[in-house]
Amino acid sequence: MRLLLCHRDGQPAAPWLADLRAALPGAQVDDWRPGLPPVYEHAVAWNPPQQLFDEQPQLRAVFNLGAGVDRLLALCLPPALRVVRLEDAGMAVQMAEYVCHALIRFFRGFDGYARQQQARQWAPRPAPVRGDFPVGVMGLGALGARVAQAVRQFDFPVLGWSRTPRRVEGVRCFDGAAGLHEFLRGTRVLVCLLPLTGDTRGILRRDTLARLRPGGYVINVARGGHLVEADLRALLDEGHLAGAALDVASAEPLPADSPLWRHPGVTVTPHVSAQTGRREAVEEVARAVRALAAGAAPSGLVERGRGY
Ligand code: NDP
Ligand code: OXD
Repeated sequence: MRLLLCHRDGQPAAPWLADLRAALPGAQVDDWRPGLPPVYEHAVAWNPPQQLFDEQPQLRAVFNLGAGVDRLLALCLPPALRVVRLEDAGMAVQMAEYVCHALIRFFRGFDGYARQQQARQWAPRPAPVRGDFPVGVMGLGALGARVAQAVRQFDFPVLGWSRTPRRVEGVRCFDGAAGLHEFLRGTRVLVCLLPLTGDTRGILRRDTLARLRPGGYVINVARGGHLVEADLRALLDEGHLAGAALDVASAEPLPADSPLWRHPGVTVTPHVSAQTGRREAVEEVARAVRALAAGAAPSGLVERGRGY
């Protein structure tokens, strides 16, 4: 079996090649470069260029080294190519950490205490009431379900929203367009963990965010394309929203002149809420490669038509 690695985020390829070769003994694993002969069965890729698929039209599967496949599916892929994504691969626990950190920082007013420390001010404020901060998680997949459960552990009321009906213990679940408004109406802290698809692009916009409870907070850890940034800023400036934690942006890196950098209610991080762990990712890819070789559908197989 021949595999191509095409990892495009500036990381050195050598450790990935070594780990893939160790996990798939007997496979030939090569680093992609333009002009290789079209003899490879599978590609293992993150942000690959169109040229990879133009030159290797015989590929049977591409293993995406991330959970979101929006950029991959935006390319022109061979119709029969199977797309397999990472599920968890160490990312779910990181997402849970990131979201709980952002939520608790907001809920407990820790930014305010940090400012007070700068001013050497010892001034306790009344404890906030957890029940006034229901947390709504959009997307109840591998990451969203884990986040909802982690938030639940802190005794916040938790709501969840998915495309099809889901059950997550301790979470009030809503689904589909019919469930969206009630979900938003019941939510104060909104967490976005949706895949970016034709249905979800721009879903965080004025008419949806305006439905959140007053003093709402937005945590976007999915894709910048979910959020209409100008609408978020307007709702912050109007006081309907109290703040936002944004790990992703419509343009990445976030341009130096973006007003989000300096907005007092906004915290920005550079797309790091959950980073792919090489060891876990290679294990998942190797499992999926073996499943395909055995004629089985691998876990993480993407339904290309629905976009995730
Ligand atoms: P999954 O595919 O496991 O879950 C997606 C969830 O979203 C499912 O519950 C699905 O519903 C729901 N969903 C999809 N479309 C809709 C819709 N139109 N309306 C309502 N719900 C919908 O994805 P993951 O949990 O693995 O990952 C989620 C996203 O997180 C990734 O696509 C990626 O964009 C982002 N991500 C960001 C990272 C970062 O560092 N910032 C790191 C990793 C991922 P159903 O259950 O019915 O299918
Ligand atoms: C992913 C990401 O989708 O890192 O895995 O954004």
